[in-house]
Amino acid sequence: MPKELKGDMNGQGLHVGIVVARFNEIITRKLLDSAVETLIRYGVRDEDITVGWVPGSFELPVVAKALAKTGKYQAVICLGAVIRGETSHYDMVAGQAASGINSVGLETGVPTIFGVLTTENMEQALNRSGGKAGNMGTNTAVTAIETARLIEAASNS
Ligand code: INI
Repeated sequence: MPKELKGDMNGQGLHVGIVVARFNEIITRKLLDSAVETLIRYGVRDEDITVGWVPGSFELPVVAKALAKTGKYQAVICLGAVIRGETSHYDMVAGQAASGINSVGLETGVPTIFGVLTTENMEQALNRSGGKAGNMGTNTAVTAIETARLIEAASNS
């Protein structure tokens, strides 16, 4: 019977960094509130969550990396909203944020969660930040805990 590794949904004792973009703050604040609320619901202590605001999604990776490199956090969550209707350089901002966030996780070994909404318009962004399509902040918190626990399990396997 193969041994199966699982990341259990226990946030107790975890330290989580969150980096959030101020651009489109009407959206990103909702993502942040939902991520924090979900972390706490799963047992992460309020004082073990550190939040850093950056100007825009493009800046998420560099600050995520600074947090990850401290060794103090078992997961870092990146939150942003890139809305195509409002920017001509949508593809560059969204693409660089995604690839930068991916690199931070691979380079530091700290799970770095991609919570950047990429939408065609503000309505879609509102729908996915607490409207009829849920709140992506919640998903990022669940993903952060599960992945941090899975990495812990892999390290002890
Ligand atoms: N940043 C975002 O997070 N979302 C956007 O939709 C956006 N637009 O529209 O341009 C955006 N731009 C700013 C960018 O992230 C950087 O802060 C800026 O380019 C300075 O590096």
